[in-house]
Amino acid sequence: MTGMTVSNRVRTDEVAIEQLADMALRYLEQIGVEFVFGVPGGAIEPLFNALARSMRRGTIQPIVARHEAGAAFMADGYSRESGKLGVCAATTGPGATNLLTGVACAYQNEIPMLVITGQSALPSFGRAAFQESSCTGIDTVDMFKTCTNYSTLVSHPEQFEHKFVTAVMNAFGPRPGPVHLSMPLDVARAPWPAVRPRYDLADLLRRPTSFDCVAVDRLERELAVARRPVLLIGAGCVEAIAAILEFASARSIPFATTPQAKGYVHASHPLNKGVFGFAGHMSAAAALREDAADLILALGTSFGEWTSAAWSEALMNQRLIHIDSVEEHFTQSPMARLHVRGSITAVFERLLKAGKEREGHESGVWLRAPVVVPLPTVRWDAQTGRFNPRECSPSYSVADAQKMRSDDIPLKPQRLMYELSHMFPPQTRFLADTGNSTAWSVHYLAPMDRRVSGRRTVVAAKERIAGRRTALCSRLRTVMEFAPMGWAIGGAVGVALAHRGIPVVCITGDGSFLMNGQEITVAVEKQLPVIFVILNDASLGMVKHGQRLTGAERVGFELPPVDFAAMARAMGAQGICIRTPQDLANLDVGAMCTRQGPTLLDVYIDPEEVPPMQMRAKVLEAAR
Ligand SMILES: Cc1ncc(C[n+]2csc(CCOP(=O)(O)OP(=O)(O)O)c2C)c(N)n1
Repeated sequence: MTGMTVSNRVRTDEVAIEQLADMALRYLEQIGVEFVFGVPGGAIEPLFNALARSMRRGTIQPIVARHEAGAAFMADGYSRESGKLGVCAATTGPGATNLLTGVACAYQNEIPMLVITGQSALPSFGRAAFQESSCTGIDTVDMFKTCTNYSTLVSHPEQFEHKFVTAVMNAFGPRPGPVHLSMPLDVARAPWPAVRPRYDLADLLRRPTSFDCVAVDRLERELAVARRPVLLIGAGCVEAIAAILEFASARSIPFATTPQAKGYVHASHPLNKGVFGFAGHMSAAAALREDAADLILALGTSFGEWTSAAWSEALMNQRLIHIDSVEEHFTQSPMARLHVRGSITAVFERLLKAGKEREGHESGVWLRAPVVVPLPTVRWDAQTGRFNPRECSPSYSVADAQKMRSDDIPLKPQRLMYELSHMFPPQTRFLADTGNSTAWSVHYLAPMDRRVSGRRTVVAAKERIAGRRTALCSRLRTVMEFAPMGWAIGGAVGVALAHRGIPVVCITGDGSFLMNGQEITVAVEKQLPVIFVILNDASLGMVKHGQRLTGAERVGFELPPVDFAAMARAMGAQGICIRTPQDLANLDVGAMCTRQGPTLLDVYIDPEEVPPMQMRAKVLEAAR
């Protein structure tokens, strides 16, 4: 590494001169990033200029969102689906403040993201420059500090490469999350030779898959004496899910998932007891009770309010062993009898290996009762364009199964979830937005996709060939913790860009669509087959039902009637109004999924149906 200055690099190198912003994109090219999501403006112009050049090179493209929060949600969805760095950019001042909600959401949900914001030129700091956001103005570096792993001003071109690399390494650090670089206009425009980056970022980001061997030895001993172990699979199991399912199947260990991890596992897996946490299933709660489980292995979970059923005593007790790659999560589980730090994949591969080795000469100890788990057959009927529901019903119990078949008008949200589960083809990605969409989806949506174990299915094999980890391709994505309305709308666009050609279904509320729906025009522009399903109840439904459940004042939840199908058509999308179960049955799903552009289904649901949000209501009541 040399301590070269810009001027002597320019003088000594006989290479073309670009700008510093180009170097940022050359680093992103190293790690395969395809898109920068953002909104342009004066102070971020050098980055957009560099994007014009990267587009000409055939690499990174700008995706212009309509609102910066939408850009951050898109970067979030892109990262979740691709496993890559999500990148978003905005101008100084209001561009940066608009980004903030999306960045905070990614921080709470531990999504690796690079945030680049513009900044007034250095000499104008402190002079009330237009939209100034330096340390003497609306300090954006400071603003992002509370919701990023790293936030810094690049105050000199020589700082850029090491600050950039430090930022990206922090985004993929022990606790993944967003990082922020503030780039003054003159710094981003600084001449910079078009040479290969000095650091090999891909190499620096390779992480060892290590674990705490002492703790894993103890874990094995605990498992050897446990009579009724159960697993709780959390969001952090995204890459480990295949190994976890193999282990669970080999030992016939039942499991529940947190709401975010629901989409990692097939609903029909015979050991799946459903969701534990917000809008979860009684069968999952029962599986964790003392009479059912003498050992709970909680995997990759932060024990937040919604993922732990409001810190339920059924989970957070001495029967708990917490296994996680994010050490920070251990601060939430002091009661656990053991903490196992390290790669969850590596821990489970070690358990599997040790079990198989012992199986030979000590049969009956580790694999006390080797059970071949009968895997359900899930058939997609090309003629009806639906899954065969008899063959693929979930293995857990839902609260109101009858309503899933109800022919009532207005449509029951439970029926809608049932239909959505069965009408879309394998590999469809679902995103549920903040509000009742989350509650209905977590409880009733059960995407049927032929996948049971990550290692056995054709779909999985194809995805591995395509270079994607199956596990990254969750069939249902939700947002917990920060949970901003409209996350799923931008998120769905990001998912669709990360995986072109697959249908993406965004389940959202009318309130969320009124807040963020303009991002549908990005799906129009990029010809993405995103299906936006609006739960139209003419209200901020979660607020309305929350007020009713807790006996609060009934105020501020009404929304005006809006024709969302017409609104979609006005923005260039296909818009369809759905009022009855028959309307759903009449849909040409194949055409929607292969269409070069989005479709909006404006679904008039029964606004009186109470969503499964009692857990949230209890917390609100307890806080009074
Ligand atoms: C940006 C933001 N503002 C406010 C809230 C609080 N909030 C949570 S759910 C909700 C209502 C959502 O209404 P809608 O999108 O219509 O969905 P519904 O619950 O009716 O299905 C509100 C206001 C929030 N989570 N995010």
